[in-house]
Amino acid sequence: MIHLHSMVVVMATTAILGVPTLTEAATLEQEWNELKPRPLIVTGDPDGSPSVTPNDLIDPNTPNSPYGGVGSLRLFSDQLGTSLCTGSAIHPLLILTAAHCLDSQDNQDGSIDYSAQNVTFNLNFDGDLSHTIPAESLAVHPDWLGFGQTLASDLALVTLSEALPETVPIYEIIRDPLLPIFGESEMTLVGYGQQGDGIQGHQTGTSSWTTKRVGYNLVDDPARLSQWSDQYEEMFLFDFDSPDGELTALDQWNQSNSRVITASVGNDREVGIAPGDSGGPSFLTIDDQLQLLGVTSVSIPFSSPAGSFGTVGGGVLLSPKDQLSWIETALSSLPSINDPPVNDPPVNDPPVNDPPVNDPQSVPEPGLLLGLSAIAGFSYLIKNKPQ
Ligand SMILES: [Ca+2]
Ligand SMILES: [Ca+2]
Ligand SMILES: [Ca+2]
Repeated sequence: MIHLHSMVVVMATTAILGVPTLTEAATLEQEWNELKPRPLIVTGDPDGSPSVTPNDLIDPNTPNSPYGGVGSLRLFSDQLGTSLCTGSAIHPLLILTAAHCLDSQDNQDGSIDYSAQNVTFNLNFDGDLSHTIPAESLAVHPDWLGFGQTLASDLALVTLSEALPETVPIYEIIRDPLLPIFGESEMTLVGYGQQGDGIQGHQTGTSSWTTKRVGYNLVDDPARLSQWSDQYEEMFLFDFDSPDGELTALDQWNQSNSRVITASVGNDREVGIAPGDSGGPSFLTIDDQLQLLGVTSVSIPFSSPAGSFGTVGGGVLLSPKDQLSWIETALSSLPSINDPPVNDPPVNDPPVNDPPVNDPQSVPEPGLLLGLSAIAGFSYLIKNKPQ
């Protein structure tokens, strides 16, 4: 806690990750002539109804929070100083985040730019910075070639040097290829990025190791992403709708292409994303559990100021074959969270009310009540709005 103030100060100047070069931006359509990543969660109109301020969406960081498995990632390099992203636990030893969080140098060439000992996962599970766990190893998706080239492969895994506490939520991954349903599936977004609102956009220097915000949005059709990715169907997309019902640029494009359009889920619920939210989770609630739909990784500012109403955010779905198989392989190399601890004494006399010992439910299953996940935000800045 002593170091918190100085950490925040450092982060304030370095929270934006993975700024792509103009060369990379030039591979996009001409009007997208500037490209910058921006991780964050932005709330609605502070003067709207119901009223909302960014503080209303802060998770209290209590041990019973369903978002307790979402932590802040601290990344340090001599070249860039300290940076922040968001990550989610999918195993007591494995954190899911965005590849661009680890590939923010060398013109984002696809290679990891941090050593594992300079990456720390911060948990705010029972109060602020309850645990800070160094990474043991880092990996980006094998198809990741750098931001702007392989948006649908913007996934990274951070293996921790020690396991998370048993009661920290571990998030289940959604494997159903029929999800999400455009215009119907409501995502829960979580991140440590900059705060802001729909009128003023996001505010530099307001991301935090400890302040995580939670909000909601409806999943839009990702077809608009086809401009930047051949694998757009492996991604999710959403717009930051104002409460007045005005169609965003994405809604207008979807309407003119006979695709579903979306309204705000409420001024006090609808959020966008901002710098620092990169790598964080996009959850769907299934059977009363938060389950991981994807990783937030990209923000496209169809509006100005950056992060205001009309901004579009998106990320990588986990259910497509290439993404899921990579994550499953990593999970299979770790001890199963369903396995009893190796050193446990044999169960000789189970209490009368216990289920039979061959019932898997009798084995301690830390975190199974909640899913695993991570969210992140990344944004393109444009000087001219698309048509
Ligand atoms: Ca690199
Ligand atoms: Ca929306
Ligand atoms: Ca909309």
